[in-house]
Amino acid sequence: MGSPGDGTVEEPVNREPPAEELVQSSLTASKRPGTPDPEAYDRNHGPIQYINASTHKLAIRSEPALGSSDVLPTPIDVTLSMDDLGHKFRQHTVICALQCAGNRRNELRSRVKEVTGVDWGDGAVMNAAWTGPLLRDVLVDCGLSAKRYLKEYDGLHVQLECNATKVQEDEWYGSSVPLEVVVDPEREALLALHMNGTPLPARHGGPVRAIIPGIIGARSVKWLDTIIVSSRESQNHYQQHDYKILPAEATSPEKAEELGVWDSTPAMQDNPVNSVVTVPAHDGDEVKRDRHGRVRIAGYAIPHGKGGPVERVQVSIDKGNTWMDARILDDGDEKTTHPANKGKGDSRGKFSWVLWEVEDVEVQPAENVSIWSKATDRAGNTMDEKVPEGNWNLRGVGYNAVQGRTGVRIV
Ligand SMILES: Nc1nc2c(c(=O)[nH]1)N[C@H]1C(S)=C(S)[C@@H](COP(=O)(O)O)O[C@H]1N2
Ligand SMILES: [Mo]
Repeated sequence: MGSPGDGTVEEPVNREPPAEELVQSSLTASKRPGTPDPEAYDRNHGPIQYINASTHKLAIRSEPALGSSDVLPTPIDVTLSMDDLGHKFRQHTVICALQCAGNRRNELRSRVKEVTGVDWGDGAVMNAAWTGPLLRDVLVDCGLSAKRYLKEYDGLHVQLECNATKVQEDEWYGSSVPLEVVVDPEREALLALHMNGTPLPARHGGPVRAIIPGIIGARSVKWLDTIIVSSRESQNHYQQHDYKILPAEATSPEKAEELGVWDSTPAMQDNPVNSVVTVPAHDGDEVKRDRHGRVRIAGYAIPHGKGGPVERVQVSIDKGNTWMDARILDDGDEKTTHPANKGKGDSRGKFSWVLWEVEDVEVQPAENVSIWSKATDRAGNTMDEKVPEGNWNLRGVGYNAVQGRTGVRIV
């Protein structure tokens, strides 16, 4: 059962590994092998839950007001056990990066201007293989019509809830995603029962959590107990009053209220394309050249929403005058593709991160070097080098500046 290390409503557990350790393997383990220490980050708005898988139930319903329609001929009202989820449906594995929208917040607040929120460095992200039934298959089994065009699902939302405990700002934790995202075969949204081939640990939402690939971590609800198909978004605090990229004129929490921007700003969904420098790990680090005068620079990159995989990463050490192509370390497709999904179409994991490195750059000793990195995904989404420090927003979410490290000393 719970222990002090599992946090409370007032003080939940939020921690991240050092980014330079995180990038040592393509798949992030929940715990660092051979130690009791966590490897993957934890983000909680309330205490970690320990839920008995043999008695846990997932309730799935549609909002009564929806009535009957082409998309939903009869209302949904179904209760499933973990055994049902694990055995009644085809099991699917997706490798995807799960990232907190606040990842890199420390870079933003220390370089641009103060923001509110947990002071994340660059490690609030993990890359894992998640296995369980596709949410689309479960909803269709419950009575949702399988339509040809995603637009037929327009205006509907899937609310995802954990009612096990109160959280900091609300009575329960909840989020929602558009129904279109859930039914989109290119999205692979699933109800994860396993992480990297073992039962989903309690810390990461076991016995079941939502995994919505390409979308900010906040929507991937842990300890999932309720799913509601609805004509509106979740009314939970974390959908309505957090995780939004507020306009720049919202300069303080009070100003945000006064301007009414919480209501007028859409809830974040897709992650922006991003690339993070993890070697060197800190601003001001000293980087030693090898005997050939070369240095190694490395990091990770994630795609925008479903625009992945990341196909190109470029690095600049002269503030964008010249760019070098980084080598993407997945050897084509192997390491980001789960063996279970081999030969099933798209090969390099669409939602996976990629690890990258530049190791053969010959450089002269220099002071105060900035290291920039820029990722481009298959859909062509790329990062804005014209605003190297990135764009400020009050909550410090969705930060994807090309400027990776500053003040680096090359010796
Ligand atoms: N029930 C519940 N689900 C949740 C949260 C939470 O506090 N409670 N936090 C969300 C946020 S903001 C993130 S980034 C991810 C973090 O997942 P992790 O703790 O497995 O890293 O879970 C999401 N799902
Ligand atoms: Mo998050």
